[in-house]
Amino acid sequence: MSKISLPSTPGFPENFIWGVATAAPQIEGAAFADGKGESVWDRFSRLPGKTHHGDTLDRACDHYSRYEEDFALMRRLGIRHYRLSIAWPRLFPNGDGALNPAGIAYYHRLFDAMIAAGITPWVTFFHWDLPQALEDRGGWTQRLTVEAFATYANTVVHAFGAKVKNWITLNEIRCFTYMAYGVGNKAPGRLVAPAELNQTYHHALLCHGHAVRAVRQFGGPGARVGLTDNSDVCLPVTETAADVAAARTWFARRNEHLLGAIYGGGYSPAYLSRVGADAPKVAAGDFDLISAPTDFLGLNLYTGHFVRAGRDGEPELVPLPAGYPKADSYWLHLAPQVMYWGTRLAHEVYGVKEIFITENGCGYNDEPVVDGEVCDLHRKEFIRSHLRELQRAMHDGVPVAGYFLWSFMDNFEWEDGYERRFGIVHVDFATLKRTPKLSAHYYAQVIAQNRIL
Ligand code: PNW
Repeated sequence: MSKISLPSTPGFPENFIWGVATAAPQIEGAAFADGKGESVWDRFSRLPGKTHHGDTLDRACDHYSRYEEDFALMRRLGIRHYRLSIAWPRLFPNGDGALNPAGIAYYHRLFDAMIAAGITPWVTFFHWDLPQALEDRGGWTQRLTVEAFATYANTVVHAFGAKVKNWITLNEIRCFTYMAYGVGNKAPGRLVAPAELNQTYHHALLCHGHAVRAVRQFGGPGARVGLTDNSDVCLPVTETAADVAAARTWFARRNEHLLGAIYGGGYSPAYLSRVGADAPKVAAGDFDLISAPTDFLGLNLYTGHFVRAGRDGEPELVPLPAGYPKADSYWLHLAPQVMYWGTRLAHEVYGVKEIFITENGCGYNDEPVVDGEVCDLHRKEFIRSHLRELQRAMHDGVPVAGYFLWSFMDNFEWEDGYERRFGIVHVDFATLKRTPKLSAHYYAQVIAQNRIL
């Protein structure tokens, strides 16, 4: 029989980082175990009508006690890099004040097991689980949250700096500020006036700065740090000079209060004139912290808005027609070119020199296990099409150094509860059994061969 020759596709750079991502509140469970304090999501999920079916974080994937099994599975799939988060209320049940030694001990056990399994940790300080005790004192609208976070960040780096070298400050500022205090579909779901909302962004930027400072002060040799942002990405409808320019203008405007402030060393005159009297209050020295240099930028890329140059030359959004393809998350319409334009615009607009995709993935409902298999061809195709666009960006000179797939396993998808599945590993939430999906086997092959298949 003649040898079958397999199709070839271009590879990724030798040292490209392939990983998977999760977050503590979405997988750990053990929401009140071993002295952990209540988080805003523990509270919010108990309010009527806030999460699908009233789902809570109480048990989630019970990763809290099953982490060894989960690391063994990662290892079997060839996954060598894992982005996770630390639960602030596990370390400081009241946000500030007394440290909970059981929380520190838990993460030491976790990192030891991970490292023993040959998996490198990439650790996010904060992935939305603000201690409820801080929310009771005003949460992100108050500067005391920044002071509490500074102590938390110092404690984390002191405790784990010998085991962790890759640090991510905050996950998606928009989701715990704008969506939490401006839209209300994320915890704590408390609507505030525009000036207070702008102040939540400023406090988040300060926390980012404190995490960078903590890593520089206490992180030891080889420590690296960056923010993870879910930048609002604009996709030029056609790749003509006019539409590309429109997308760039729109991108800079939509991100001026976050990435623009960090990379620009302050709020731009355009931003300040737009917000007027609602501008955030800035104390002396704030931007020394906020704009301290970082080592990389993490981007969570899922979808984007289509933009074109309007008749007056100003950028305009192009609405999606009915029936435009999307995943089961209502917001996740399929636009793989977000990988190209998201990375390229961040590189061009802010001069970012190293980019990691810290999340990319898709959520679908009802993925039945049949004969021990989950045939999630839609997810496999999502990954493949997005990696192709990522590779196109790299080909055009955008400095992308790694990709973390969201998510390792099905988990608590915030207001969508357990209905929406983002994992490449299926979790049966009745038995907690893990079953790698077709997409996990596909991704394992991509990692092993370092190329798109
Ligand atoms: C991210 N949007 O959230 C989060 O970092 C994860 O915790 C989450 O599970 C994952 O993406 C999937 O949702 C997002 O509305 C939430 O565009 C909302 C949006 C994007 C990302």
